[in-house]
Order: sequence, then C-alpha cells, then structure tokens
Amino acid sequence: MADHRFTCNLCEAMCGLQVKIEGSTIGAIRGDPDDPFSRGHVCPKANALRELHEDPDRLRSPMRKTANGFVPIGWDEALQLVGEKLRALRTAHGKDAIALYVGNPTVHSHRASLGSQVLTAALGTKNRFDPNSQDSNPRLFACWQMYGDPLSIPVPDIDRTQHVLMLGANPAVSNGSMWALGDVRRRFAALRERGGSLVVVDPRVNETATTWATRHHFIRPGGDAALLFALLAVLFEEGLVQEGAVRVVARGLGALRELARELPPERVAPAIGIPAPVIRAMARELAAAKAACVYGRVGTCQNEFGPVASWLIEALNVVTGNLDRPGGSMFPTPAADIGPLGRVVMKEPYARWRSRVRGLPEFLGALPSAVLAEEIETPGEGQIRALVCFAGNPVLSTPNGARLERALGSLDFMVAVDMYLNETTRHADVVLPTKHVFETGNFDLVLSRFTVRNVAKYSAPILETTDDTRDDWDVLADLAVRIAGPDVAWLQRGLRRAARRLPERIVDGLLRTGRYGLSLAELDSRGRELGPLVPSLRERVHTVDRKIQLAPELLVRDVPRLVRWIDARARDGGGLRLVGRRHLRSNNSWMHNARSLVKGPARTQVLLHPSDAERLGLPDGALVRLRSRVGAVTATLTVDAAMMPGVASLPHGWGHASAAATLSVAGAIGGPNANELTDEELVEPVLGTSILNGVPITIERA
Ligand SMILES: Nc1nc2c(c(=O)[nH]1)N[C@H]1C(S)=C(S)[C@@H](COP(=O)(O)OP(=O)(O)OC[C@H]3O[C@@H](n4cnc5c(=O)[nH]c(N)nc54)[C@H](O)[C@@H]3O)O[C@H]1N2
Ligand SMILES: Nc1nc2c(c(=O)[nH]1)N[C@H]1C(S)=C(S)[C@@H](COP(=O)(O)OP(=O)(O)OC[C@H]3O[C@@H](n4cnc5c(=O)[nH]c(N)nc54)[C@H](O)[C@@H]3O)O[C@H]1N2
Ligand code: SF4
Ligand SMILES: [Mo]
Repeated sequence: MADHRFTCNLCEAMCGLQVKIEGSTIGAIRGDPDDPFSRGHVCPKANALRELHEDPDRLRSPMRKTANGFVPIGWDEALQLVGEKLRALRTAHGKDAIALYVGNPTVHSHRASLGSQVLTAALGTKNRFDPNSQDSNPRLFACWQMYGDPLSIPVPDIDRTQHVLMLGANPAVSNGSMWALGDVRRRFAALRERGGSLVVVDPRVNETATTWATRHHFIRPGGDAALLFALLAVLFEEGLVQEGAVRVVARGLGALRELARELPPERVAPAIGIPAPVIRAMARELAAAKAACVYGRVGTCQNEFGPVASWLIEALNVVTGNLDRPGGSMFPTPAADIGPLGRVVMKEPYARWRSRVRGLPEFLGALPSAVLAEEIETPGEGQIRALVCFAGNPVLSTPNGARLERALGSLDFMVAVDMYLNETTRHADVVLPTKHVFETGNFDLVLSRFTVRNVAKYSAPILETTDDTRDDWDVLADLAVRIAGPDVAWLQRGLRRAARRLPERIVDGLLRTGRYGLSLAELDSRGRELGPLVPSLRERVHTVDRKIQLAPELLVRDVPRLVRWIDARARDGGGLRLVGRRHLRSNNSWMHNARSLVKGPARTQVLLHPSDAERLGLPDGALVRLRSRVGAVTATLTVDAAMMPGVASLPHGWGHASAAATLSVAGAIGGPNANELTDEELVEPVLGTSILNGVPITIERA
C-alpha cells in the first residue's frame, strides 16, 4: 500500500497523517512524525476517518423522502426539485421565507466555507443561522469591539509562555479551540518542564487540569466575568498595570479601572465560589510572570456573561502587557489571509437586522439559533417556510432541540447537504450527500488564523470517488445557481465545470498576494513551517483611531446586569446548574457511528459531586432524570468528586435513538440529548448567545 500525507480536518489541531491507500481501500492511518506542526501527534479520531469512509450508513447518492421513506434519486432530478421548490417559495413569500443553517464542519474545509458564502449570497435571507451563537460569538464580538475586526483573534503563545490562566476550556480533550494546537501534549508538557505554570478555572477538574495544571479552581457557572473584573481590580489597586505603556496602544483604561474598582475580590468571591485571597494571589501570579496569557473558550462564551467575559480576557492580556508579545497572547500571521476581504464584506456587522419574533440582533450575518424554532412556528409576514441545512445537526446542537425537531416537521420544504440521515436531516425532503475529505482535499483557510506557529498546509485529494456523492463546493455552487435563476441544464453544467477549481484558485491567489508569497502548488501536504508568531498589533487593530478599545460601550452597558447577578448570587447560589463536556473520542454530534470511537464504557453519564448525590439520595450508577424548564432526559449517574458542588455535567451531541434506522451504531447507543434540557429562552442579551453552561436543572431518580 502506498503512503500518502494528509492533514486531519476533524478538529483545529491539523494533525499531519500518513495514510496507507491502495485503489479505493484505506489502510492504516498514523501520525506523521515529520509534520512540522503536529510532530507525529494524533488522537483516536484520526483512525475513524477510515470508518467514516467505509461507513455503510453514509449516504452514497441523493435521497428523496416519499410516503414509504427515503429513496435514492439522481443528482439532476434532486437539484432540479430543490431549485424549483425554493424558487417557488421565494416568489410566493419572499427571500426571508427560506432559512439557511451552516454547521461547524464548514470551517474545516476551504471548499465548504467558500461554498457557503456563495450560497448565502444567492439566498439573500435574513434568516441565516450557524453554531457561532452556541459557540464563539462572544469572543468574535469582543475582538471586533476592541480591535475593530472580528477576525483579529489572538492565541496563547504556548511555546514561549511561562504562565497560562485558562478559563472554561479543555484542550487535553478538545485539542484547542480558536487555538490550533498541533501536538497539544508536548506543548503543555514543555511548559511544565521549563518551570511554567497553568492555572485552570472550571466547575469541573477537567482533563487539562488533571494532566498539566499547577492549580485548579472551581468556579460557579457564569462567574468568569465577575472573576476577571476582580483580577483587574487587584492589578489596578496594587499598581501592577503599566499604565503609560498601555495608553500608547489603547484607550479606555480609566473607564476600565473605574468599572473594576466596584468589583474587588471581596465582593465577587461569595458569588463565584473562589475565596478573595485566592483571587488576589491569581492576579499577582499573572502580573509577576515573565510572559503570561489569559485564555478562555466555550465555558466562558456559552454562559450568562459570555461577551463581557470575552472582553475582559482580552483586557487582562492588554493591561498586563502580554498582548502581542512573545510568550503572551499573539496574533498568528496566516499565509492566506481572508481578513482584508472579511473587513470589506463585514463592516459594522451587528444588529443590521433583528429576528422577527423576539427581536434578537444579527451578528456577522447570522441570527441566534435560539430563535430558529419560533421563526418557523410563528405565522405572519416573514415566517420561515423552508430550510437549507448545510453540514449541521441543530436538533442535537441547539437549545431545546425537541422543539426545533417539531418545528422542522412543519416546514413546507427542507433540503440538507450532509453525509448522513441523522436526527436533523431525516426531516428533509431531499438530502444531497457529500464526499469524504480524502476525496476533496483541504486547505485550512479559517483555522490557519489560530495556529500556535505560523504554518500553511494544503492536502490534495488522495482518493478517487467511487460512489455518487459530490463535493460541498460543487453542491452549494450548483444550488446557488439554481436558486438565482431558471433551470437551464447546459448553463448549470457549464458554470459548474468552470467553477470547479475556483476555491483552489482563490486560495492560491490569497497565498500569492499574502505575507509569504507562497502558491498552492509549492505547498506539500506536510505543510510549510513559517516560524513562530511575530508581533503584529499594528496590522491587527482596525478601530477608527487605531487604538485598542478597553471599554467598548456595547459591553460596558452589560456591566450593571453583571453587578446585579453578583449581588444576587452572593445571597443565593442559584440552585443546581448544568454544564457541558467533551470527550476525546467524540466530535460534537456526528462521529458516533464510528465503532472504534464509541466502544468501551459509556460516555454519556451525568457527573455530580458526592455531596449533591447524597443530598438527593442518589447512588452512583443510578438511572436519573434531569429536568429543566423545557424538557427532561434520563442518564446514568456517576458520583464524581471532580465536580464542583452544585454543578452537574452532561456531554452534548448524543440523543441518536430517533435516527436509529439510519445510524446503526450511534442509534443503538442513543444517549441523552443535552439540548433537550438547554433552554431557547436563556440567551445573554448582547448577542443572543445560548446559555448552554449554567442551565438550571433538577435531578431525581428515574
Ligand atoms: N474531542 C473533541 N474535540 C473537540 C470537539 C468535540 O466535540 N470533541 N468539539 C470542537 C468544538 S466545535 C469546539 S468549539 C471546541 C471547544 O473546545 P473547549 O472550549 O476546549 O472545550 P470543552 O471541552 O467543551 O471545555 C469547556 C470547559 O468549560 C467548562 N465550563 C462550563 N461552564 C463554565 C463556566 O461557566 N466557566 C468556566 N470557567 N468553565 C466552564 C467545562 O467544565 C469544560 O471543562 O472543541 C473542539 N474539539
Ligand atoms: N449543549 C451544548 N450544545 C452545543 C455545544 C455545547 O458545548 N453544549 N457546543 C456547540 C458548538 S461549540 C458547536 S461548534 C455546535 C456544532 O453544531 P452543528 O454544526 O450543528 O453540528 P455538528 O455536530 O458539528 O454536526 C455536523 C453535521 O455535518 C455533517 N458533516 C460532517 N462533515 C461534513 C462535510 O464535510 N460536509 C457536509 N456537507 N456535512 C458534513 C455531519 O454528518 C453532521 O450532520 O454545537 C453546539 N452545541
Ligand atoms: S487531534 Fe485528532 S481529530 Fe484533531 S486533527 Fe488531530 S487527529 Fe484529527
Ligand atoms: Mo464549536
């Protein structure tokens, strides 16, 4: 069998793989020790790429729903049907009647991400949705407000730092998020070996804490913004901010100091569960480190104060002098930079329109997914009547999935572009199946903005397609053409042929005009190492006065709500709260049909501290029912001292029983859908980000 090199696209770590291939058969998949970025590291999901390729449940031709279930149909028939239906609905009810949901795998493929832009433009709907409102919107918003560009996102310079303060992230499992961390294990081990420290703040002693942390602190879900203000308060109070140096690059320092002054450790401690002296020590340790960075991810975003927490994380890096310096929080310099283009397309990307029913704001061209169901259900002008679902599984990934599932059943028409008939796509009238990544190749256009070293990687296709699937770009571009104009078969074929290599031409153009003057042809699949991150603040700050905004008005406005929360929580803890977790062998909702990833002990238990279990009279291993305002699920209880008292943990992405007919492995496991507990009414007010961490629940014996 011949060896091929390829970069895994399942998560952000971009591991280089050695893939054995003969004909259309995939053999062993190993980590490539010569890959400059991942240096041989892989996780168990790499091997599942083979299972994904061979999976008999993966769709091999377009499917159409009939009275007797789904039946295969040809591409021409399928695309024509979709084009006709969507055009007719648009003529009758207007552009906004057709909603678009663009799911997470899109950012792991240049062909999919460029294709989704084309389809977005062709649909022209205000009802566009994506997982950012379940994920990174607070961070993107904070960066936009502070640096003037939602894509100016710094990452911890892990290889050179001496101290990391990490909140609400678990890279030992996730392999990094908005932080492409090839070879995560050696990078964190090296931090410890050179005497550096890692402090983890999390309601659970997560795998990152147990593996590498010097210290771990429990925090009440949603408490990060309060903690961060208290840290700032200490830094200001103890004269640990080099105010002169900060003022050269930033404005708003005085306003930030005044806000922080109101929230010293002694005031926030009772609300968040971290004693005031500990907070003071954390601040001093951060200030004393030779180079340090504060980093937060989904735990700090998907909570009640995600935008404010994301802002204060950046602010802490700025006031400690750690932004844009080696060993601090630094901006990667991608070889193919979509930033300039993005800034033109995305001027003032906030609240240009609002959702029809609840009035939540658009951000970056998308509405919060929390409003999708009500926009389908509520009659009137602008009601959603059709959905195009691309590479997403919102029934398992968005709050109150059960309500959304019912709403999907009431649509006039739905088309999904996906590899599987799953919990979401089974509601579609037509499903258009897409190829395996080995057949399409990949350039990490989006993720190379988050790398811990500058690197450019292109993986050319290494497998021929032998079934009737098509590539994401081809399908989306074809749909866009059909939605835009009448069905003229020869025209569509011609356009498709002409456009087939357009994504590679765009990437090539960006590479050639980019910082390193590269081209696609000269990148081999191992990737080009482009060196450590370099200071680049000037190029990253695009605010009007070219200064970092330390007290942006839209975020400052949310502080009084935080203050009320702090004082209320200090009086009353707020009852049992649910948070999420991830597992190394799992990838959101869609890799559970790979046997190697789901074998062994179940991973869908609810975790609860011994004191809570005792209080509720629940023994380890009991079958329990979790309830929230919107629903109930059953799960097996694991009593676990790694949990903070008063907090339960349940992973998301499970709940496959309803798709058992078409997902034979995942369906047999089923599991609880955590998003039958999360509440579509629970959103933070700045952006409408779903509060997926800190959901009020009760637990009883099932
Ligand atoms: N193996 C695997 N890797 C993945 C994924 C996957 O599903 N599986 N998903 C990918 C995706 S889409 C993403 S976005 C990333 C996410 O990457 P991470 O953000 O690193 O992932 P999580 O493991 O969800 O870590 C979140 C942590 O936040 C904690 N937490 C919950 N609530 C709070 C809170 O209020 N405050 C604080 N401080 N902590 C809190 C949780 O206990 C958990 O330990 O992972 C990516 N990588
Ligand atoms: N409770 C709770 N909910 C969460 C989270 C949480 O931490 N807790 N995390 C949130 C986060 S961070 C995210 S990113 C979202 C993810 O939410 P989604 O993006 O909605 O869902 P995924 O689980 O990533 O499902 C991806 C879908 O794309 C399909 N697919 C995979 N690869 C391809 C491809 O190459 N092409 C096409 N066309 N389809 C493909 C899969 O079959 C699957 O149907 O979930 C969010 N939901
Ligand atoms: S960590 Fe695992 S899933 Fe992520 S890129 Fe590497 S092999 Fe793929
Ligand atoms: Mo995500």
